[in-house]
Amino acid sequence: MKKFLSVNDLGNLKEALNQAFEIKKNRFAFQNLGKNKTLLMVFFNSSLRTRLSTQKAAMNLGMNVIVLDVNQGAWKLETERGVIMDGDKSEHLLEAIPVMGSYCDIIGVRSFANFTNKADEYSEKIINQFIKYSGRPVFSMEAATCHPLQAFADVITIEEHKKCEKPKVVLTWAPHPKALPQAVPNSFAEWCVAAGYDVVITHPEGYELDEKFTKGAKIEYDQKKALQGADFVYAKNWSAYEDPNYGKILSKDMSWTIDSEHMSWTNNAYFMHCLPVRRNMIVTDDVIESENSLVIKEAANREISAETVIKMMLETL
Ligand code: AN0
Ligand code: CP
Repeated sequence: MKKFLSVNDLGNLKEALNQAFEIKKNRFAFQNLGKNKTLLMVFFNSSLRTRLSTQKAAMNLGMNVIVLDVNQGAWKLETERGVIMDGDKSEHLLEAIPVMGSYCDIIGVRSFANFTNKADEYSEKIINQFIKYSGRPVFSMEAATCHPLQAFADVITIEEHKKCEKPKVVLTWAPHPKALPQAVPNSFAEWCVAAGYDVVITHPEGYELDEKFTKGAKIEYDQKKALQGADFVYAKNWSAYEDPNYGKILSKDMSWTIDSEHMSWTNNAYFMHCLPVRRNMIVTDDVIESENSLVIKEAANREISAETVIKMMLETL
């Protein structure tokens, strides 16, 4: 595997899930695979889970790991070609990327959307430059439009907890004070459809996601109707995708916050969120602390999804 942004990059999701469960049984079984191989993790944005779980996964595989926080201690990077670089950016991504590639065997990149240019973001301009110019396999640690390591961990978690073959999985928008990317809901929808679940997405009008990711899911604007019979409730905030509101907050309606009344409409559903989560905006204290909350298990499965993906990349070096 030379790149990892989408569920399609895995080849076969069922087989990848089987590999993930094998790894979970013995996460140190492939310690020789990564010997003398180096993972470089490049962060343009903050992270807790991705940073720790991906580093742990690479160490499980016997790899060395280098972490670069681009905004702390590295030169400020220009990303546009053709710019006269007389401002605060000391280096261009077009030199920085092949230089980074020369010190490692695999690269992970975290670079969120910042809503300045929808066309650049939805063409995944930054991570695609890493894929093109680094000479290394590259995986997303959350890119502008996708967070596949998170979605993979979420599907692993659903597989571990589902009580029927085709559970009803509801992705619900919830309010948040700051504009957030569509990456997590995009990937969650894409992966849950690929896993064959009954996927329903609910959000206020204006929050429609890119159909490229939601194809095969049902959109239901009435949150109560959507939640009825749900086996899994996945809450997440995102900002508007559609023009002319790309990246904007259209609603802070607190009636969408997941509380115990919302959960009472479901089929005793499990509660899920990728974290970090703002309590009592997205979900109430009692729901996230309840027995049905899977948030810590999802986060723990990030080690497994990352190890599976890095293993697949090591195997094709
Ligand atoms: C990010 C997001 O919503 O994409 C990262 C989630 C994994 N969340 C925040 O920036 C709070
Ligand atoms: N879920 C997730 O990716 O968390 P971090 O932003 O802390 O890495």
